[in-house]
Amino acid sequence: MDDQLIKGNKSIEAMSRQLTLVLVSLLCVALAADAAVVERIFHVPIILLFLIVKNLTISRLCERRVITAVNGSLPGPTLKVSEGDTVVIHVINDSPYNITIHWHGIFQKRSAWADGPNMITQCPIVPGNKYVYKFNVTEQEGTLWWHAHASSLRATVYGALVIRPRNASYPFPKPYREVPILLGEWWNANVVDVETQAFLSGGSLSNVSDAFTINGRPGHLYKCSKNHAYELEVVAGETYLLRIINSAVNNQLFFKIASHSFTVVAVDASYTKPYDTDVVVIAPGQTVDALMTADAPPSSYYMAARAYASAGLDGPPFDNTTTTAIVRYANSSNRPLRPSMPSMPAFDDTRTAHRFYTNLTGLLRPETPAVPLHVDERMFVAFGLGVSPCEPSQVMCNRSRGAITASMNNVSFQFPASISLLEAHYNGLDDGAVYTSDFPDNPPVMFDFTDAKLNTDPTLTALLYTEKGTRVKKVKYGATVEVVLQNTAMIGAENHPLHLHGFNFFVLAQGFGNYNNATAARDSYNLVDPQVRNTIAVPLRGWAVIRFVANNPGVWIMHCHLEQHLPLGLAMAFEVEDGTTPESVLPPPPSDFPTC
Ligand SMILES: *[C@@H]1O[C@H](CO)[C@@H](O)[C@H](O)[C@H]1NC(C)=O
Ligand SMILES: *[C@@H]1O[C@H](CO)[C@@H](O)[C@H](O)[C@H]1NC(C)=O
Ligand SMILES: *[C@@H]1O[C@H](CO)[C@@H](O)[C@H](O)[C@H]1NC(C)=O
Ligand SMILES: *[C@@H]1O[C@H](CO)[C@@H](O)[C@H](O)[C@H]1NC(C)=O
Ligand SMILES: *[C@@H]1O[C@H](CO)[C@@H](O)[C@H](O)[C@H]1NC(C)=O
Ligand SMILES: *[C@@H]1O[C@H](CO)[C@@H](O)[C@H](O)[C@H]1NC(C)=O
Ligand SMILES: *[C@@H]1O[C@H](CO)[C@@H](O)[C@H](O)[C@H]1NC(C)=O
Ligand SMILES: *[C@@H]1O[C@H](CO)[C@@H](O)[C@H](O)[C@H]1NC(C)=O
Ligand SMILES: *[C@@H]1O[C@H](CO)[C@@H](O)[C@H](O)[C@H]1NC(C)=O
Ligand SMILES: *[C@@H]1O[C@H](CO)[C@@H](O)[C@H](O)[C@H]1NC(C)=O
Ligand SMILES: *[C@@H]1O[C@H](CO)[C@@H](O)[C@H](O)[C@H]1NC(C)=O
Ligand SMILES: [Cu+2]
Repeated sequence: MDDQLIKGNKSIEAMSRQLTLVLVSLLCVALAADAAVVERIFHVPIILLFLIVKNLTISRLCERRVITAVNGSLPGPTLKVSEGDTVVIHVINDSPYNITIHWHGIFQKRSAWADGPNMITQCPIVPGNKYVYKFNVTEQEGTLWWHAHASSLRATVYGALVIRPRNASYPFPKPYREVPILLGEWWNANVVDVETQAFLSGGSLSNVSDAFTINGRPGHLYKCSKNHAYELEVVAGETYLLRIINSAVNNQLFFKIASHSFTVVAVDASYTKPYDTDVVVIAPGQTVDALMTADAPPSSYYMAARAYASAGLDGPPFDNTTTTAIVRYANSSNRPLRPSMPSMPAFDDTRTAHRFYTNLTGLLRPETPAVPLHVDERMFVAFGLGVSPCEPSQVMCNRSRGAITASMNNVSFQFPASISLLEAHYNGLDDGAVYTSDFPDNPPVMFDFTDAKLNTDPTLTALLYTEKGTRVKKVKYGATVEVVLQNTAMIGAENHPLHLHGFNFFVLAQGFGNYNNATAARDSYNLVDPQVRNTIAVPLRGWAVIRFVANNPGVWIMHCHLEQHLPLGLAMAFEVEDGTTPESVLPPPPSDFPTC
């Protein structure tokens, strides 16, 4: 029956794509497809997927727990699409929590309604409801991922999103196999309870995780996990493309494989010049595509990940455990009881982290966009932690100290409560009732941002106080925006991974100390082959300069991807106005758009 309908449609090719889309998704719903269905109509591939968010009872570290997960697995299913595809994903919320899903790194060109951050581009999908995320995957390929973007649920609601080149050709030798490596973080406690406790205590009680995981499994170094490690079987001499994703919640990670090295060929779904290294450093939100050749003596080896704790051993507590998985050579008669273990960098090895983060450069290809040289909007954004008076509802908060907050240019971002920013923007509600378009281009005062005395010198501690607000930066469609991201040492200095939704950006320069416009910093900009990312780990007591073209109408949040810093207010948003052509206008919300 569907065959006939599809053939029938072919005779009226003028029919709008929108209608076709609706028709196809209706058809597939009617057919109750139980697997990914690829429909090819008018030569435009449409990928139809169903994701069901629900309770999953699971055993980890000697405990049985009920978690929120997708399709009964941790991590959730890997979504595979090709560049150019139209993707239609039905997210069904059968969990007890409000949920949204973010397709991390997808441009969402003219589909801001499908981006996913809670109260930024949509109200949540309430329990028992569903929402259909529809977007085109255009002009990007590589490794991305999807995750919940409401409360801390992304701890267990996440999976890989792999975009293959449309013509299946990579700018490196074709690997023998491609393997998603999702690095995760596990709490024995309910993650929503942990977040609530952190809020009520004003940030003084923030429990660390109990384990890290590789593809959902903690590995041999944890209790009750002797048989609970991910295993990758390799064929000697073959090359594997590891699609490494840091889906951990609050920690940057070092990743190594004993006796093996990597060639990094992409980060954040942007190709890099091949970069050889024996250690991968990866912040939450980032991805690294690394080629690994099975060229060691056939045996078994551990791959391992543990924290890069940039704040150091004297900083806030962090999960100092190590997750492992096994690389086992096929048919090897050498099966050691204990595979050999890579030697990991020290937790506070900022030198190694910085070397990895700064040495990457973008791969220049004919289709690679060049760095725009003319800048329309220049911003200097100082960001980090701070303090605010405790809210009345923060019943466990230390009222003499105040609550720990976070801010960008001294604005501690407040999520709207009753309408999403995008909907407010679409309806022209920028009069202050929901938000104001006056996010400052500069900090209200300039000071020594990286001075440790900020936290102790009574003449400086007044600077720690932040203002709360929902303020966005309005930019014209097509404007080139340059942002100097200045990390502060307020409360504690640490490397914060900042993630921009809706765009990739060029990373022009990074350094330690205070960014100084007048001197070396600007001369050090890489305007030729900078790395291109969606998440930048800004050095502790340091800075980074990013540049992007605001070629996508909508409201796009930029926030710290250490999950515990988001509710503290380490966020801001860009409001990109409509352009003047039909392709530069934000379409209306879809008919099933969740409202509050
Ligand atoms: C998720 O589970 C549903 C129900 O079992 C199934 O129909 C769907 O194909 C699954 N999705 C993916 C991406 O595997
Ligand atoms: C899911 O788990 C929560 C608590 O863990 C429980 O309250 C709820 O009843 C469960 N829901 C279903 C549908 O099993
Ligand atoms: C997605 O791609 C299709 C086919 O090229 C196009 O008709 C449609 O307008 C695109 N959607 C958006 C939101 O750009
Ligand atoms: C397709 O593959 C060829 C090499 O076979 C490459 O030159 C070309 O850029 C690719 N096209 C796209 C759109 O990636
Ligand atoms: C956090 O840790 C403390 C100390 O171990 C424990 O008492 C508390 O219940 C934990 N909080 C949550 C939400 O699990
Ligand atoms: C492993 O051994 C089996 C049986 O001898 C053989 O069929 C297979 O090809 C071997 N695999 C590799 C990777 O050598
Ligand atoms: C992790 O921290 C605990 C307590 O804070 C300490 O006893 C232990 O030695 C640390 N482990 C490592 C590997 O540093
Ligand atoms: C990487 O960066 C460091 C400085 O952090 C530099 O000394 C080194 O030469 C660079 N190149 C490589 C290949 O590591
Ligand atoms: C509350 O904060 C004050 C000032 O920072 C500090 O002296 C005091 O020890 C804190 N009290 C508790 C119970 O942590
Ligand atoms: C931020 O604003 C607060 C409240 O107006 C003020 O006390 C504080 O000094 C400001 N801090 C900075 C760094 O501008
Ligand atoms: C869930 O979302 C609904 C609709 O926006 C809202 O009214 C409700 O307060 C939310 N619940 C929680 C626990 O956040
Ligand atoms: Cu994100």
